Amino acid sequence: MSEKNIVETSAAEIAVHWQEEDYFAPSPAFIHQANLVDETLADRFSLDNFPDYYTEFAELLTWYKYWDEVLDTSDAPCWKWFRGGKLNASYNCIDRHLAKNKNKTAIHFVPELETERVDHITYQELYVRVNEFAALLRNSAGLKRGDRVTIHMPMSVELPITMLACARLGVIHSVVFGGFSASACADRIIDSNSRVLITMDAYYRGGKLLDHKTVDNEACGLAEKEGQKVDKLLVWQRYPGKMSSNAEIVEGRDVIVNDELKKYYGARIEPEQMLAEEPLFLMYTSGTTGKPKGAQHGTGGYLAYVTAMSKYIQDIHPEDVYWCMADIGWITGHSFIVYGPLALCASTVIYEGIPTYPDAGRCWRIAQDLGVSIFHTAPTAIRALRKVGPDEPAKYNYNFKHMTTVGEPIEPEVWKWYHKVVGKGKAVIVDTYWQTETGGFLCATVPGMQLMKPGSAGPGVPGIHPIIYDENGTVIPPGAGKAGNICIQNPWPGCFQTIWGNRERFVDTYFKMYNKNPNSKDWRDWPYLTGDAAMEAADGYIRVLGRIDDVINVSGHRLGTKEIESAALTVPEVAEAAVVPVIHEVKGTEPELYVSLRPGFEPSAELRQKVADAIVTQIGKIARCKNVYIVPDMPKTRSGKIMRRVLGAISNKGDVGNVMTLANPEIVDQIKGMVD
Ligand code: 6R9
Repeated sequence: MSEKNIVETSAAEIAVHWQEEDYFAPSPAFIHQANLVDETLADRFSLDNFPDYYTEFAELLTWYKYWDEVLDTSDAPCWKWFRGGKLNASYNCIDRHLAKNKNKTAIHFVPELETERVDHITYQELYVRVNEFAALLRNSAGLKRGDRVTIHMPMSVELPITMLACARLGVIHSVVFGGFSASACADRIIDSNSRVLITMDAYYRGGKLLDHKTVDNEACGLAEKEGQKVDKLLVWQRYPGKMSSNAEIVEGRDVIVNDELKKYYGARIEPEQMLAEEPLFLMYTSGTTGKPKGAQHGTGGYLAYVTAMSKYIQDIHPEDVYWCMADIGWITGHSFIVYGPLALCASTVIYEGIPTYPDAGRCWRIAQDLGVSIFHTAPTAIRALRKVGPDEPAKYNYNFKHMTTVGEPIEPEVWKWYHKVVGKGKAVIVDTYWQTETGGFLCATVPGMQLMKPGSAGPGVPGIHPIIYDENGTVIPPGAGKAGNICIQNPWPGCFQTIWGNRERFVDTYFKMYNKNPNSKDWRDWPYLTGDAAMEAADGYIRVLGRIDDVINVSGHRLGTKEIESAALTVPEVAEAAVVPVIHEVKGTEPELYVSLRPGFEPSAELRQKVADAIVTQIGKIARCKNVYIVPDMPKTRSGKIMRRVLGAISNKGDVGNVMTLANPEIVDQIKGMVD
C-alpha cells in the first residue's frame, strides 16, 4: 500500500483542503451535568493499566457470573473479553430496569404517517412483548442458542423486539438493512446459514407504502437455489390485508406473527445465561472482495463497550430522550439505538421514513414533540437538512444539549451550521469515528472535558490508543502533517471477534499488515488496521481522510466497489466494470460506473439502463449510480489492472496526472470527451 494511494482517495483530497480549525468549548451547564469529567482520565486509561481499565465498563452491566479473566489472548488475535463471565443482553436492556422503571418509556416509535399514532412502549411492555416473541421463536420456529436468524425488517418497534427476543434465547441475529434487495438478503441468509427469516409486510418511506414481504419471498427463492432453505418466514403484519404479497402465503413456511403470537400471550422465557464470548449478532459489511463479510460481535465485550460509550461519550442519563436517526439495520442503530441506550434505561426514539419528508421541519417537530435532549445523525442527513430547510430548526421549540455525527468526515462548514442552527449554539457536538467492526467509538471527544474541533473526530476515546503508521510500519508522529494508516494499538471489548466462518480473512484484513510475529500471543504485536487514512494533529486530534481500500461511502453507508462491479457484470453484455466515488453535495460521495462491452455489442441507452437497473436489483437503491458510461475500453496498467484512479479523476473533473505509463493512454481523452 503506497502513500500515493492514500492521497489519491477523493476523501483525502477534500480533507487536505480543510484548514486547521478553531476550537469550540462545551458550555458550563453541559460540563456541570456531564457523566464523565475526570482530570486523571489519561492516567486511568493509560496503556500501563490495560486491560484492567475495561472492568469499569463491564461493571455497568449485570452479570450472572463474573469473569475469570479480563482479556484472554490465547487465540491471538481473536481476543476473548471477560472470559468465563455470564450475562444476557436482553436481561441487561430490559429486566434489570423493571424494579424501578417499568412504567418509563423505553421506545418512542414515530410512524411516517402523521395520522398514525406515535407509540410509547414502556419497559414493562417491552418485557412482555420480547418474552412472547421469544416464546414464538423457540416453539414455533424451533430456534435455540447458537442458531442464526436473518432479520430483514424496516424501522419499527418490532425490529428491536425481534433482536432482543433473539438475544434472550442466545440466538445470533443478523439484521439486514430493510432497503437491501432480495439478492443482497439472500447472500446474507446463505453465508450465515439462516433457516429462519423474519420480515414485515410493508412500511412507509417518503410518502409511499412499500410492499416489503414480496422482496423476502424472492430472497427465500434465491437462497434455496444456492442450497440454503428457509424453513420459516416469520411475517410481522403492520397493514394486514393491504399488501398483495400478504396473500402469497407459502403453506408450511410462512407464519403470520400477529396470529401466531396469540398462542404465547403471557409467556415468560428465562434469559439464557450466555458466556461473555458467545456471539450476540452478525453485521454484514462491505469489503474489498465482492462477498460481504459477517462481522461477529460477542455478548459481554460488545455490550460493555456500547454501554460505556453511550454513558461517557453520548452522555446519556436515564432521564434523557435520546434520538439516533440511523437505521437499525446498520451498526450505528444496533449500538446506539438499541443496545447502548436501553442498557442505560434511557428512552430511545425510532422513526420511520426519511428526515425531509413530508417537509424539512419533520426532525425538529419530532424533537420538539418528544422533548429530545440528545440527537445523533450523520453528515449526509445534516447536509440534506441544511439544503432543504436551513432556517427550519429556529421555528421549533426543542432543546438539544448534545449532538453526535457519525459515518464520514464532516466538512467544517457543515459542522458550524449543525452547531449554530441545529444546536442553537448551545449543544456540544461529538464527531464519532468508528466502524461496523469496532462495535463502538474509536475516536471522539469526551464532551464534558475536551474541546471540539470542527472537521476532526478527536483523540482516541478513553481506553483506545490510536497510532498512525506509514506503509513501512514507521510511526508518523502527531503534528507531522503527514497522512498514514490509522491503527489501534490495543484490543478493546467492542471489537468484533472474527469474520463469520472466515478467521483467515479476519486476520489477513485487520491484523496482518503490521504484525511482526504471527505466532505471538502478546496483544502488543497485533495492531488493528482500520483501513482508513488519517492525520494526527499536534494536539492528538485525528482527522480521518477516507478509506484506503476499495470501499465507497454513500451517505455514510459502505458499499464495496467490487459488489457494485459484480452486479454490473451480471448483465451479459458487460465485459468489464469499474466504479468510482464522485463527490456529492449531500451524500458525501456517490458511485459512478464505467463499463466496457463484450465484442459484438454496441452501446445504447437501453443497455445503460439495464446495467443501472441490475445494480439496484442486486444491491438496492442505495447503490444507484449517478451515471453509467459505456466506454470503448478501460484505462489499464501494463499488467492489465484497471486504473480506477484515472476514472475517479475524470468523474471528479480532477487532474488525471501522468497517464503515459498506461497500456492505452489514448483512451483517457476519449473517456474524458464522453464525460464532459
Ligand atoms: C459507524 C460506521 C466505517 C467507515 C470508517 C470511515 C468512515 C465513520 C467517521 C468516518 C470520518 C467519522 N467513518 N465515522 N470518517 N469521520 N466520524 O460508520 O460504520 O458503516 O462500518 O463505516 O466510515 O471510513 O472506516 P461503517
